[in-house]
This record gives sequence, C-alpha cells and structure tokens, in this order.
Amino acid sequence: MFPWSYLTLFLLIAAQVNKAQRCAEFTDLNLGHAFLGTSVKVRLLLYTRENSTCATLLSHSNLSACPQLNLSRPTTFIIHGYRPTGSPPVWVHDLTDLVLARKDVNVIVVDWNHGAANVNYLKVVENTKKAGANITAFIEKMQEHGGSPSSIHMIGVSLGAHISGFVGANLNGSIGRISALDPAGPQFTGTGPEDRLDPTDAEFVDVLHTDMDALGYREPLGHIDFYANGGADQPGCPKTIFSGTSYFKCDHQRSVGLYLGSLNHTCASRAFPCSSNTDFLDGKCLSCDQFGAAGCPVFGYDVTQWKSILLKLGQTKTFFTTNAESPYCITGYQVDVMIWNMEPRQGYITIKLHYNGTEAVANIDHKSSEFKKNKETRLFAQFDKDVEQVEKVSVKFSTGKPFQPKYKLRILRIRLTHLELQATALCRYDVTLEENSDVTFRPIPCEESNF
Ligand SMILES: [Ca+2]
Ligand SMILES: [Ca+2]
Repeated sequence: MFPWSYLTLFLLIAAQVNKAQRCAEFTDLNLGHAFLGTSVKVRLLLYTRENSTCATLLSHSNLSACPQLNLSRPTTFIIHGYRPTGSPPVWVHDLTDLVLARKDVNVIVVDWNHGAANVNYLKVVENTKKAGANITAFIEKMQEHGGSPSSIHMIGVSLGAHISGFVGANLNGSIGRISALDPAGPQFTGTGPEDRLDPTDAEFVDVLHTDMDALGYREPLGHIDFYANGGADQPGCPKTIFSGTSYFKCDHQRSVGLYLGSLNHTCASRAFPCSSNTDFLDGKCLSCDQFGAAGCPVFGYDVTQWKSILLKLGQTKTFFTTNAESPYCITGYQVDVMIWNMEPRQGYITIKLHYNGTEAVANIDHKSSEFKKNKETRLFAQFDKDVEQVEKVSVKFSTGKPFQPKYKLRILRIRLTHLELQATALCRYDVTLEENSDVTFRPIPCEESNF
C-alpha cells in the first residue's frame, strides 16, 4: 500500500470514531436492567435538518451550550412508552426523519429508558410524572431563552402520551399540540384528568386508539379521537398467544405505523365522526357536511387543518378502517342496492372494482345485510385500494349458509358513490346475482331521472 492509502484509511477511521463520540445515542439497556429496575433519568436528544442522523445531547441547565437548538423554530418532542426489555424503540429514527422531512423543526427525542425499563409496570407508571416534571423544567428553560410553548408539538406513544399530558398540564395547557398514539390504558383508565391526558393539556390534542381492549385507553382523551379499525384489534396482528411477544404489542404498536404512514404521504385515511364502529361500518356516518368543503378530518399529522372547527365541536370521536400493511388507507364507496325479489334477502356482499388488470376488493362481511323489495339498502364498501377508473365491477352475494338452497338476489339498481371524488355515481340496472358466484358488469353513470 502507498503511504497516502494509509493516510486515507486513517482519516476514515478517525472520522468514524469522531462521529461515534460526537453523536448521542438512545440508551440501550437489557433485560438485566429491567429485572433490577431503573430509576428515572431523562436524556434529551436533539435532531435538526442540519443534524438529522447525529443527535446532540442537550444540557438541561445550559441551553446556550447547544447552538444547534434554534428556538426561533418550532420544536417537536417525541416521547416513548414502557420499555419492558430495555431496548431502544425501533421506530424513533423513522419518526424523526419523517417529521424533519415535513417541517423545519427541532426534534427532541426524550430518552427516558432509565425509568421506562422495568419489569414492574407499576414502577414505570410512577415514573411518568417524574419524567413529565423533568421535561417541564426543560421547556421552562426554553421559554427563558425565547422559545414559545404554543410552537411545541409533543408526540407521545403509550405512556409517553400521558407524560405529554402531564407536561402540558404543568404548563397550564399552553403547549401547541399533543399527538397521542395509543395512550396507555392500564393504571390510567378511570383516573381523573389530572392523572392522565385530557383535552385541556394542550391547545389541540389529537389521539389515536389501536388497542383499547388491552394496552391502550378506551375512552376519548382529546379534541379528536381516532379509532382505527374500531380501536381494539388491528388487521394483520396475531389473534393467539402462540405468536409470541408480537401478540401482546402488535395492536398497540400499529399506532406508530399508522402515524408514520400519515407523515410519509403514502395515502390519506379519512375518519368519520360516529358514536360507534358498528354504526360506522353500517354506513350510518358517511356525512361530512359539518366540516364544509374540507370534508371529514384526515387521520394523522395533518389533522391540524381541522383544528379550529374541532375546537368548536369540543370532543369528536371518529372511525376509520385500514389495510393490514402499508399503504394502510382504504377507499370508501357508498353502495345503494335495491332489489325486486318478493321475499326479503339477507347476506354478505363482496364487490370488486377492475381497471387495467388491477383489482380492488371490498368485503362487506361485518354482519349480514338485509335487502327488501323496492327499498334501498345502504352499504359501506371499503376497498383495499383505489383504482384509477372503474372499468368493470364484480358483485357476489352469499347467505353464508352452505346447506340451504341457493338464493338469487334480483337487483333493480346498484349505485356506487366514491366518497372522496366528486365524480358521478356509477350504476347498473337490472342484474341478477346467483349465490356465491361473481357477476361482472360494466357500470354506467347513474341517471336520477330513471328513478
Ligand atoms: Ca391531564
Ligand atoms: Ca387488542
């Protein structure tokens, strides 16, 4: 090797060593620490557009020591939850990157792994108020240096959502926004607003529920609460304990996946105000008139577009459905069916939309739908994807009762209305469905004068 090659190699190694020394990393603990228990220590890791891959450890007492923290910019805090094994959360870097890609902010990752890593969950819950007090003191320092609380956004996951609430309450609700991703339920359910997240903790509080039957919180906690797939169980997550640890956390962790999906612009999930998921699936809550031209709120990072109307409404409970994996968003159609069979019919409908070899599928199977002669039955069809244009439609009717004689559903009119596009509804008149077989047809634009 030539001497200059050695020099290059040396410089490369030196640069790596320098980077490793310079970049602060999230605390990495192990099960041993979790068994022994850890007491609270809050580390604040700053990322900016200039330093998006290399965090700076912030000093709690001397903000001037860190020139990278520019308080004329808004600040986003990211706060994790329970860490039963002590490992760093896998999603922190993705969330940081996507927030920075969207907005020129200071991202401060709150690393309270010391405090969150403990097999005793009750101890960790105790630590949430301490972590909250620590972050509050830091924000007060930010204020002394000219930072404005209203430009602060806290994204809190699970216990991190309640920590955000404590910080917000300590600062008299002056924080701009709290986004709560599946706020923790155990030990918080049934407590008063001072002991958990509530809408008074920030100017605007948006909440996502994905595991309200286990690790999450059932009741609304914000100005808007989004219940994904009903808020309890998520598609694609294991249903039995034989799937190992993912059985316990898959539904809960999906909240982060859905929020990341809202940040990276893959697609938008429209959420519909409704009193229950059953009514939502029955298509009883498809009206968005109260939101005017903006339509119903879109889940996630950009829901601030609806902030002023949501604040006027007080607390709004909304529902949306997702796919099992990214892209999570579905495409909704209102489907109205009128039959001319003499006898009423009950059954499940599957609809497929075809365009250029692509097929979008909607199974309306949460319960059997009832069809009556000359009466319109409204169905809510949620397709796994959108098609650019609807070339053909396939419809299948099934009673779900294999040992009975096969029924026919004689359709007088079926009308499909896209819930997002202001396009003319698509119709098909006079078509008979044989039970359990797809009937495919070319739809035509509906003409109201025909009926
Ligand atoms: Ca509170
Ligand atoms: Ca669940």
